[in-house]
Amino acid sequence: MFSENIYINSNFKNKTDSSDINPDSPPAPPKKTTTRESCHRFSRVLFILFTIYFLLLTILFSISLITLFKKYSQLLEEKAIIKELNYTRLECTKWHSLLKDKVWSCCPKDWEPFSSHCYFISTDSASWSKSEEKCSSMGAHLMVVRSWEEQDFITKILNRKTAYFIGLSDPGHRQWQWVDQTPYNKSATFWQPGEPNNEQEQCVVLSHPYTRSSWGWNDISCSDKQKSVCQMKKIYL
Ligand code: MMA
Ligand code: CA
Repeated sequence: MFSENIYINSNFKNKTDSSDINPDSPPAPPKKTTTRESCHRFSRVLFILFTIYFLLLTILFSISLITLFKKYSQLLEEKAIIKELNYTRLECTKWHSLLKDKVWSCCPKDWEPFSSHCYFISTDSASWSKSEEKCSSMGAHLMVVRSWEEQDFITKILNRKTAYFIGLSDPGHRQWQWVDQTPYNKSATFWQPGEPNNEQEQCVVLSHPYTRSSWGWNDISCSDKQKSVCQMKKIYL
């Protein structure tokens, strides 16, 4: 009886053992350890995803903050520029610049825009220096002609019967000087034929005499009273 009992026990034990080794029998389901591991892995992935999400949010927030700060500084700068101006009205056009912050190019009302400048044709006549003073009081100077295109643009809106002082004068010995220190470039001069013709005439007008076929420069006396053209850089906002 005793021995039989032992046999059954050992048999039972054998059975259990064989099931552990036998490859044909279905493997015991990998329970608790695997579940815990996958749970751990899942929480790690979740943590990484959350970190990435948080980082992206931080980057996005920083970019928005920088953009907002830039826009605000630009607004303050524009306000300061406008406060400095003496003009009550500006006329602006949007210009296509992807790189620059400032997208509006403006000229005061009654000024004509061309390229990067604004032009004002005086309504009254004055000596060369008084004319320059008047331009200066408006934050401008007498027109400096840098190209034929620029002169062509202005002459199209000038009156042929009138002569206009420009920012070119001679302090003596035919040393032509532009009012804004632009170097006098002999290859970009538009003197009327035969001009300049008189060392006593030290200031320059842009005119279209009946006797001449086109607009050009003439040296005249600086104390002559003439109309004039003022020029200033465009205002960018
Ligand atoms: C003439 C001619 C010019 C001169 C002016 C002065 C009308 O043009 O001689 O060269 O500057 O007179 O008024
Ligand atoms: Ca002359």
